[in-house]
Amino acid sequence: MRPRPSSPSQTISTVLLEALASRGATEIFGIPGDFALPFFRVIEASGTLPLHTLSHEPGVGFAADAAARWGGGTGLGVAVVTYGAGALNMINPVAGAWSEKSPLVVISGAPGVEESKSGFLLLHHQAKTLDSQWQMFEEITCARARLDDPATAPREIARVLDACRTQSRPVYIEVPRDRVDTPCDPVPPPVQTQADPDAVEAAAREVLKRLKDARSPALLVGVEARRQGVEAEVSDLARRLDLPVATTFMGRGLLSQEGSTGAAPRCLIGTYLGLAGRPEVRELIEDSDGLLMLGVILSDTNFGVSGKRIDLRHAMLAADGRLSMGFHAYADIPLKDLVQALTRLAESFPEPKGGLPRPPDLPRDLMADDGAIGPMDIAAAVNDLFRERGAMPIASDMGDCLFTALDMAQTPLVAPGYYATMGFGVPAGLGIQAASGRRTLILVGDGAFQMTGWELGNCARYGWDPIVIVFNNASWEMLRTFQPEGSYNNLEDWRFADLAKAMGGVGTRCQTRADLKAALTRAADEPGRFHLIEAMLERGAISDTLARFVGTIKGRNTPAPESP
Ligand code: TPW
Ligand code: MG
Repeated sequence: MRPRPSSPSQTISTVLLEALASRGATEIFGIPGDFALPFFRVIEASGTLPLHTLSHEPGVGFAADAAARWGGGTGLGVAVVTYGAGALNMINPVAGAWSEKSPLVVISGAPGVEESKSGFLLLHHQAKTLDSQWQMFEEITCARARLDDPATAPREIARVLDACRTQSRPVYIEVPRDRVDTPCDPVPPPVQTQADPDAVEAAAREVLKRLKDARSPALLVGVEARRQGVEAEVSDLARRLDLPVATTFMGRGLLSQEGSTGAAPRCLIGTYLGLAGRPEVRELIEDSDGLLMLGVILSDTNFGVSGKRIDLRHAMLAADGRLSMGFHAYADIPLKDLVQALTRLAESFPEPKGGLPRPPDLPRDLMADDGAIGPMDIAAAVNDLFRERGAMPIASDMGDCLFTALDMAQTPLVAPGYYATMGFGVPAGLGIQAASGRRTLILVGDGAFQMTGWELGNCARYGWDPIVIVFNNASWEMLRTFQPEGSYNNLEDWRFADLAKAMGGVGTRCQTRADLKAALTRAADEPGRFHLIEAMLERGAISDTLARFVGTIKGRNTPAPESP
């Protein structure tokens, strides 16, 4: 016999919504379809979480992913879509959330249990088999559940949402449309797993011994520190150890003043960017014979941390709940527990001979003249704006705008720094504003804006008012730097500023630095609507970081990367 639900008004969909809210979700992004309409009715009627509908499912996925990232260890992002055409449109954002470790919950409506039994008839939106969608999401989610049985649904929801939180990876939940209103018990609270304190202490002591024995120990901090909510603790640890500390590309902004308990550690030397970064930082990290990497995504992309350049025999990596050192590993060592043990046991290290490199001064004091705008002028203009009006969170797309962002003041930055998908910036900026209530600065290239810029049309409805800087070089410029010949990297000039008004915002096309400054000032003075600032750039005008990267690969005569 099945257990009777404790409250007759609780259903599979209401307990799911309550479990999402109690585990840290603050809103839902979605687009309905007939398989999802019954669930959307409950989302609205229950009022458990605010619902934001957007225009295209990739935007839904990116916005929910950004909201999840904003949660910084306590949040969840939620994307609700329809079966087939809707959910499959989100494969790319979910793959990005997987590879950049974002706790994103994908909820898909699905054919009813009864209609699925009906035999040979194909249902609309069905790809190959009824399970094709499940199998596709299997590859890019860490746990999945189909809520077809009220007896198992509460435990299934708990299992999947707890995996999402602890592993900080996307999960997938299917809600058959004829089970939405099926009575059901509430979802049990999260299970608190406890790491073995002796194992954690042993691991921490070994790390500290290796750091002590090294000639040039260093610390590299990655984005998982934020995902696991240990940013402030890592900052304290860096202060305590006082050895050179850099953040990864993805982890940029970590350990900066905002978001941690105090001022940035004295020993913060900047962002490690492999070949694209400053040589002083690269040498300290790559030549270290005792490198401790906390929450770093190890990859061999050119902008990430290359396993080829770092000597992994001496390096220590704490990520994904384990600690690897050279050729052995400790299992079940959560980052938070390890960082706390290290902080407790650590002593400080003597400063390396010759002192530590300091992060370079950021561009500032834009010359507001009639000169042409370059990417570094945009960085200077933003730094001036933040200094005068206060900092804003930044969402950046892929493209030279992301490299330019590295020269902007260290405020929270959400970007696809490792997976490198285009189309992320605009929807991510909306996701951040929805989750944080803060006005957001969005950086996006013209190519990426062509993909998802249209989501700005949803701002008016929800009162979002981001400041959007479109780097318009009428070009897929970053690709051009890798392969200059050919005309396929040329784009038309779409005059994006002209579109803003029709979409409920203010658009300004800027040809000069004076235009840019005026447009930013106006945007700051006139909140309440989105401002689209179209910064016109010459083809070939690229940021210092991208130029350095291109220069280095050309200098080394290595082949251009297949995919940035
Ligand atoms: C979904 C490949 C990486 S960078 C780039 C492309 C096409 C050009 C970006 O042009 P944009 O910016 O936005 O005008 P800029 O500064 O270079 O001019 N499809 C997807 N993601 C990626 N990364 C690509 C293609 C790519
Ligand atoms: Mg471009």
